[in-house]
Amino acid sequence: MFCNTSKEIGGLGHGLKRKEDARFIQGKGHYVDDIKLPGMLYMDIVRSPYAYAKILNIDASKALEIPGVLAVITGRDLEKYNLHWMPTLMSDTQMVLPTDTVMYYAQEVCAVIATERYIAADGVAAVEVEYEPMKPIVDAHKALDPGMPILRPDKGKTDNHIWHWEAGDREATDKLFANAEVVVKEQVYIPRIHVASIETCGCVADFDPIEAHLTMYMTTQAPHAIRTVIALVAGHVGLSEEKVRVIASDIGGGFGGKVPVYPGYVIAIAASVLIGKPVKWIEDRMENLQADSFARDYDMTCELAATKDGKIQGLRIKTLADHGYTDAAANPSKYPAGMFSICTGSYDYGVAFTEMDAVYTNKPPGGVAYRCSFRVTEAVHAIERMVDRLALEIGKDSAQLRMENFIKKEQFPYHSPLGWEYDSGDYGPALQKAMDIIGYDELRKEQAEKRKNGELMGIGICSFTEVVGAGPSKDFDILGIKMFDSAEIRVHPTGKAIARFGTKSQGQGHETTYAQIIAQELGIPAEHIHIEEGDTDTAPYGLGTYASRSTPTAGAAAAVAARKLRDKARKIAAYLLEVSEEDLEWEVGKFFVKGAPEKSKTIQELVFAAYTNHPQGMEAGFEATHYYDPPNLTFPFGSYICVVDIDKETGSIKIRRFVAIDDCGTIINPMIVEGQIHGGLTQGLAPAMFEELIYDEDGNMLNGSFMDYLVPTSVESPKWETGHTITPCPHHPIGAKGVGESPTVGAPPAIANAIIDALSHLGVTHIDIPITPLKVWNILVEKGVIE
Ligand code: MCN
Ligand code: CUM
Repeated sequence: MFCNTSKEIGGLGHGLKRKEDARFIQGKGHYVDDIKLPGMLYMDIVRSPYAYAKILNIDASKALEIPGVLAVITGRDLEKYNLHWMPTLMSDTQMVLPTDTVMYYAQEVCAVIATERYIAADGVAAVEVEYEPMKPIVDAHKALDPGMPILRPDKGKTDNHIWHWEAGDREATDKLFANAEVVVKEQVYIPRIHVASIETCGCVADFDPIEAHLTMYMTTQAPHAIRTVIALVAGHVGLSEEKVRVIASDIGGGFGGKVPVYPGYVIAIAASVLIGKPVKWIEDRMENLQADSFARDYDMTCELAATKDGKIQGLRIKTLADHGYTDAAANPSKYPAGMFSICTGSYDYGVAFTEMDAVYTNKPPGGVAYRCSFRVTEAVHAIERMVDRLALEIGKDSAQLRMENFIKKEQFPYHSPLGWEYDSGDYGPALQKAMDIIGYDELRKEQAEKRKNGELMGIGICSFTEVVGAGPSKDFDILGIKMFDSAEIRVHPTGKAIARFGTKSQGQGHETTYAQIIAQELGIPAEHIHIEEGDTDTAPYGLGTYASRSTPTAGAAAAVAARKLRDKARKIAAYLLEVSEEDLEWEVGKFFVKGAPEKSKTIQELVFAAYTNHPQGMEAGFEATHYYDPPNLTFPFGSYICVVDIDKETGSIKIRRFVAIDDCGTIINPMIVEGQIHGGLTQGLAPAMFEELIYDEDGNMLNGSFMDYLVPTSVESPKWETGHTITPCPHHPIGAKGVGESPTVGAPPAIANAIIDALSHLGVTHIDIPITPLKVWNILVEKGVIE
């Protein structure tokens, strides 16, 4: 059958059902824990009960007496091979296993290798470690105080300062603030949170001593980058990059938490190399929550300057960033604070300055994960809170204030005061659409009425601008590796294809959407385009899937590679139809002669000819690869409106409605985009009202299990009402922008603004997230609403 409409072949804009779901919904996914190799051993990890302590002694003798326990690996053992330290993706260094000091609660202390998972756990319980606890640094604000221990003398540090970073014009900003008619200021703290994906992290390290070959099955969002890191860290023990194969099969959620290199991976590799057998390590839930990469932990002092009638003029933000004991964020080298400088937001003003200091504390490392677009979550929270704060100060409606200050459509490409070139945008219609759907004016009237009766109702808006798609390689690299991404398409003689990518889906649906892009460009039905990711032996080199970069980079690579093939098909068509290339016209799936549409060749015929009857002098076959280096990032945006009702007796908060209008340019698959937005909104609700990692003054994590760390379920989630506008990206081959993280970026300030709006007439100007019923109840008591 010849299909020739975009819809028939599953091209762009169609809600094709996800190809990968056939196996997922039947329980047939291939996750790392499903891997069982002959002779495979199991690893479990002894973790520190202290946040900061000297290790006096590790006694493994009782553990080694347990039948089935084969080895206990310590930092001293790894030191012999110089494997006890590894680089972080931020060019800091991190212990694989400590030789003398532990730096955070739940840090890896040593590893037990056994024939069974449960025997390994028994071994862990039997290892006796003697510690000398020391007073940890838990509060980032005290990290630089005199008399504090120096946490990283190994780095030649004489204090706990990691880096200072700034962007913008300090002098012009200070001058503007000194003379501004209105200045509003708030301290905005965004606490530590954790992604808590359904699948924890893990691996099977399979070293073949005969071939000196390592196959590393693992949960990673960036297989190639990991392969290179493994070769760099362990090259000296014989792991040469051509003999390292990283395979990331199905992943049960990544959300950024599967970008970093965790010590467990390296220990498993070391164990497999030393013992010569495959070693499996799978974290349990508590290890995942307590020791894996955290997100956020920014304390931001935010100021906005404006005229009395609400023309925003300038922004100033000073941030203290708590990075734990090592900076293991995964930001591009040039951007230690990620894309935080998008904090000027969706508004047109000339002056801004932001500076940040990062410090070491005795907490787990990390600093990027949780659907964050490299710190855009923090940036958007800051600006969107401050715009509401300004509206309150000058007594102007917060929607109107936004409308008046938006960067206008005709101002794009727009140069932001902190150095970005926003590629495109049309902010007013997105906000207007959200206002129309939710009935904004009516809601404001209802709110005024309710206030008269002492009822608490609030309306919160967030009109965010995202920045995703790292990146133009001139500015973006991770550990020196440039942030391009890649696609390789091979079309077989019968016109069916396999395409491979340097990215790695963790649930985003790449097997479907990449096929749709290629289908649209080549006219081959998406169902006949098999998509493969995650195997470094077969996929072209790429930097992986995070920061909503897959569509902007690898999605673009797919389109460009497919266009190379279409060019080849045109040449073959000209040869077969005996006309010149200029005489041919393309319509989805075939070339035909201009003015004589009956003279045509389908893509299937042309591909077959590439193997059976190609013009002399032309290379046989039908394959193309493209490494795409984007000319700019993409700037998706959206406007979200949230309505809350607060019970004035208990402080309990009910989200009555939440309308989300997103603009990610050309939409590849509307159903997948909607799914991304639903999931992302729930992950925005989470930090807004529930999630926070809490430490006591000794650095113990107080909520390191799902009993206490509150992840919202469908019960807590409101009915998300979604919609979109479409402003195509001017520089992407199909006009698409990333979308995966937008909802998590946009939802928290909308929810926080709504709750604060409900309480603003009581004199409340800000509440830090997560805004819990207890926080609200305390405010209601303080304000005398509850007696
Ligand atoms: N898409 C589309 N049209 C667009 C943009 C995107 O149809 N204009 C589709 C894409 O083709 C892809 C999905 O939406 O299938 C997400 O695309 P994109 O925005 O490019 O993001 P990535 O594929 O790079 O995914 C990363 C992003 C990040 S950084 C986090 S964190 C996150 C997120 O995706 N983690 C997720 N969504 C997740 N969804 C699931 N199920 N699991 C995760 O771990
Ligand atoms: Cu910042 S979480 Mo996503 O980039 O994998």
